Amino acid sequence: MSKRENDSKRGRNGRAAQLKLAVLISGSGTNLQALIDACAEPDYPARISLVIANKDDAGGLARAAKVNIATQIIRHKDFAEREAFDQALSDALEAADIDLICLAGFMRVLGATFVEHWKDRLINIHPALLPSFKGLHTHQRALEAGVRIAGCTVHYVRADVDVGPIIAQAAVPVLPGDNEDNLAARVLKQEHRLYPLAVELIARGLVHVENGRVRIEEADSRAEDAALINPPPFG
Ligand code: 4DW
Ligand code: GAR
Repeated sequence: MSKRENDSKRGRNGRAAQLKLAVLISGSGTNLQALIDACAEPDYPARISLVIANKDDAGGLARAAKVNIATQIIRHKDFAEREAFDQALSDALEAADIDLICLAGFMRVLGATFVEHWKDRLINIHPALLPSFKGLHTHQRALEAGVRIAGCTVHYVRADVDVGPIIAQAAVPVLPGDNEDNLAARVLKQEHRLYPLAVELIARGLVHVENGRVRIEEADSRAEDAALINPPPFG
């Protein structure tokens, strides 16, 4: 949605309409929690209308229920075909009139029909600086590769996994003695800042996909002098 379109959808209080989010989870939902916390801020331009899990034991379901967000469990195991699972998801999302779907540790691959239907209304967070370290065990592989900077990425979802226009990235240093667990924790902390930021940029209509890449109004020039250098320079 463009900035003007969102501005034109004003509520009775004269504020721009809030983007209606669905968050899809499979696990503990700490990124969901970060979005819940961001949405609790009065001026945040989005709210979560629906949380969907594909498994009964997804810990994030309790986080949503605690703040009275509607939850649904749509079990992939209940469907013989992937397409039928995708369709059930799509139906639930349509019924809730969702503007933007946020995958947050959602572990089922969504098919091309689903992805095309929700194109540029479907985003994911990945615990690496894409296009490096796609797939699983990202932190382990980053450590093995000896990178000095790790991080996370929010991107639009495409039919191929872990690809799609990159919206935002956060970088962290890899420190001596890091193992998979503490590197994962350092990255996760930044995921919790990055995901709400990316959603806010989209909700404010500042994110544009052009020729398969993202342009962000206003924000890009602010980054000009920023750098994370590891090892840090002397002095
Ligand atoms: C992702 C990629 C592959 C699997 C799980 C997650 C990353 C994020 C993602 C979720 N769904 C997606 C994406 C994506 O980037 N692009 C699309 N859909 N189109 C994965 O291989 N999952 C397997 C199941 C794992 C499990 O149930 O634990 C699977 O067979 O789907
Ligand atoms: C997060 O680290 C997220 O980046 C990752 O799963 C974790 C979910 O944690 N996603 C992927 O690996 C997608 N390929 P959470 O349930 O606590 O938000």
